[in-house]
This record gives sequence, C-alpha cells and structure tokens, in this order.
Amino acid sequence: MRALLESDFPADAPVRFACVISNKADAPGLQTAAAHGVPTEVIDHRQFPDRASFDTALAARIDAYQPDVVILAGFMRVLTTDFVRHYENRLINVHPALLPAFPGLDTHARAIAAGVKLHGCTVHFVTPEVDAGPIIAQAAVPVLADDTPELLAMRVLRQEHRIFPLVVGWLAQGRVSVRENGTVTLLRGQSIEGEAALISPSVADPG
Ligand code: NHR
Repeated sequence: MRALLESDFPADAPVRFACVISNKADAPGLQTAAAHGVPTEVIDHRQFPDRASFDTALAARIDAYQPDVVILAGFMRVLTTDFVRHYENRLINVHPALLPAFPGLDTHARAIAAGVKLHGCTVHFVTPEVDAGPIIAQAAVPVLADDTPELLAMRVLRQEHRIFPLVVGWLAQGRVSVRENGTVTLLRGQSIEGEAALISPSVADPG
C-alpha cells in the first residue's frame, strides 16, 4: 500500500488513487491511505450471507469511484467469476511466487521445502481461476542456503514493492496488451541486447 501510494509514476501518465477499500476495519493499509489523503471504506464480508452478495456490494462501491484499474493489495478473499469478469483486464494482483509455480497460500515455506534456487513475485491480471491470470511482470530473487520463510518473504516483498507500482505505471501509460492467447506484452518496451540472467546459487565465487 505504502509502496503504491508513495511511488513516482510516469510524468506522461499520472496516477491518482481514488479509494482504498478493505473487508477488515483494522487493516493497516486504511491508515496509510488516510494519511495520504485517499478516501477509505470498509465493507465487512461477515455482514453478507454469501460471497456473491459481498462481491456485489464491493463492486458497487468500487464503481462509485469509476476507477480505470482495480488493485488487490493483500486482499485475501477469493472473488466470484461475476466480479472478476466485470473488471476484465483492469483487475491486478501481486502474488508472492514465480507463477505458475506455487499458487495459493504459504508460498515461501513451500518454495524452501521444494528446494528451488530462485523464487520471487508475479503481477498478474485476476481471472476467475485463482492465481492463474495473464502474467504482466515478475521479479526473481535467490533462495539462500539458510533461508527461513520469514527472511525469504522479506526479500520477495522488496521486489513486490518495485514491480507492482511499475505495472500500475505501465497500465496508466496504456502499454499493457493482452494477446489473443492470454499472454501479455509490454508495448514500447526496451529490447535487451544479449542475455540477462540471475543464477542461484551465485557463481561469483567458485570456492
Ligand atoms: N480471486 C480470484 N477469482 N482470482 C484470483 O487470482 C484472486 C482472487 C482473490 C484474491 C489474491 C491471492 C494471493 O495473492 C487473490 C487472487 C487469498 C486466497 C484464498 O484462498 C487465494 C488467493 C489469493 C488470496 N483465500 C481464502 C478464501 O476462502 C481465505 C484465506 C484467509 O482468509 O486467510 O477466500 O495470494
């Protein structure tokens, strides 16, 4: 939340945060938003009989602000197909794993248990199937020999704080295009000469 609110966005595509909505009255992001002068609302899911009625109420409040983009930032309730379709290609999430590896919860402990040497985060469009939408951007970090889920989570979170605002800026610039086959391409992106790679374990010191 803070990373988004305090980001510098492209000068040619200024970003304004219309509102922050949480289903939890004590979510710290609400205080952060208020401190930045962004309106906040709370919609308590426990006041609704089912997911569909909660999602309908949520969409009504979102639509009151007529946003171009809807951002999930630590939002932990699976959204219904109707809700997701209503914001098709305008609803994004950052997931703490290199999708399609490790969808779902508890990703850092699962990555360590699997012995992967690279882990990271993914910004994706939200589709009805959880954690399966078109991938917009990813950042990779090494998994270190003595890692704990907490240490790895902090390393990944720093990258989430970089790529989530980056993607919001790209969306504001109209540079994110979803192809027919469901993959995403960044319009007017820098083409990289040669090859860039993150190798883990590090090969800098062969000792
Ligand atoms: N909804 C849809 N339809 N599709 C996605 O890709 C979604 C989504 C809602 C949230 C965020 C995601 C994450 O980044 C997200 C993506 C929570 C759950 C979950 O199982 C799944 C994915 C994500 C977040 N939630 C439980 C539920 O029953 C509750 C878990 C809890 O409260 O701790 O909704 O990780």
